[in-house]
Amino acid sequence: MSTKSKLLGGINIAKVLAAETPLVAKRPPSVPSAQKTSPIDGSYLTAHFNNFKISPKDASRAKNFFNSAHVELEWSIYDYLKLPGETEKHEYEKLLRSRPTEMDAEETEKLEAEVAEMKAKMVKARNDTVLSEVMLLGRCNVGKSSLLNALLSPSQLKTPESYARVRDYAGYTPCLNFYNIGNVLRIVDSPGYGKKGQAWQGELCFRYLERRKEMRRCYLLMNPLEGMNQYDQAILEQLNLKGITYDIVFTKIDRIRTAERVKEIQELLDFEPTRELLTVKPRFYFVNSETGKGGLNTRTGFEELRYGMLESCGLGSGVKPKRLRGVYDKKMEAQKQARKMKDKEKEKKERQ
Ligand SMILES: Nc1nc2c(ncn2[C@@H]2O[C@H](COP(=O)(O)OP(=O)(O)OP(=O)(O)O)[C@@H](O)[C@H]2O)c(=O)[nH]1
Ligand SMILES: [Mg+2]
Repeated sequence: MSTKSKLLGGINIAKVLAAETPLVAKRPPSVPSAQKTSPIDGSYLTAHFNNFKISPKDASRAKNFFNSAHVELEWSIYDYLKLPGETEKHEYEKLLRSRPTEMDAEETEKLEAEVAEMKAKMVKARNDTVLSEVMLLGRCNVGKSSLLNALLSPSQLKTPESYARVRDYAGYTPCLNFYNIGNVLRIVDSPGYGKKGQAWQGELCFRYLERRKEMRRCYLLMNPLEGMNQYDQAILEQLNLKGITYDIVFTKIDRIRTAERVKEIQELLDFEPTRELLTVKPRFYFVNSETGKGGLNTRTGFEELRYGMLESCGLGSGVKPKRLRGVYDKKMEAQKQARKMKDKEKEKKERQ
């Protein structure tokens, strides 16, 4: 292997590859035994591919935030303007655009009053719901919904909570789903792009990414085993072109069992078209949302991602959720039960 460092966006890939033992990270003795069987450590990869490491204190605070926050599916949106506050904003902007250049004093006064009224309406609608938001974006079936569930599930659980529905087949999440996390931020799960994605879903995602004032960062998910295809490249181009801030999350790293595979991630990042697309220097995260027998304790790379999300939203890792897990209101519980029933019926029909 060449000893010459290959730098990509500040990542010293050669250093990662040159290390003899790097890909099965050395773990501190306190790590639960189940994790010792985990082939690759997401935290290790995140640290090395980014020169980014968080302190144990920050890791534990970020973990506590996500473990204790109450999670609520707030909105499922098929039409961007149905998002609270967006119709009012749209109407306000339309009114401003349609303002004639020449008006007499009476007309000006009337219009200004209308503009002020519309603005007040817009501000009120937005203030009622304003929270920082981050979006999960990625090809169909890459693991967006699974990542959301894993991010929001406490470590002691055997299997993740099922806030977002997950299926083996591609194209399952049809719309934008907004999850309120402890009334402090929102995570948006999106429909996948690629073969099973539909044009209107892509438009909806980009309309959101471009227009939503509260959108702080987009997390673009990739499967390291599948690499990057023309859809991913097109999405990256659009994100760059439109100046949308994004980081990249490699999912399903539990399937990477050999150093060979990690070399492939390096090759992917080193690939000339990728290098050109990634000049904006996103951060790379590595996670496994599916954990098998070891339960959620065998997740890796999550604390870095959780910390990164809080950081993107301008929140310190010491932030506390305003609504705590366990303080469910009856309405939410009923909604959850109704969704479960609906899912079961759907699955029954699918099997028939
Ligand atoms: N091994 C492994 N499987 C995963 C992981 N994350 C997701 N999966 C599996 O990948 C499949 C798709 O997961 P989803 O979370 O539904 O993917 P999605 O990106 O939300 O898919 P769409 O909503 O259809 O776009 C499911 O069978 C998951 O169990 C992971 O980290 N490791
Ligand atoms: Mg999904």
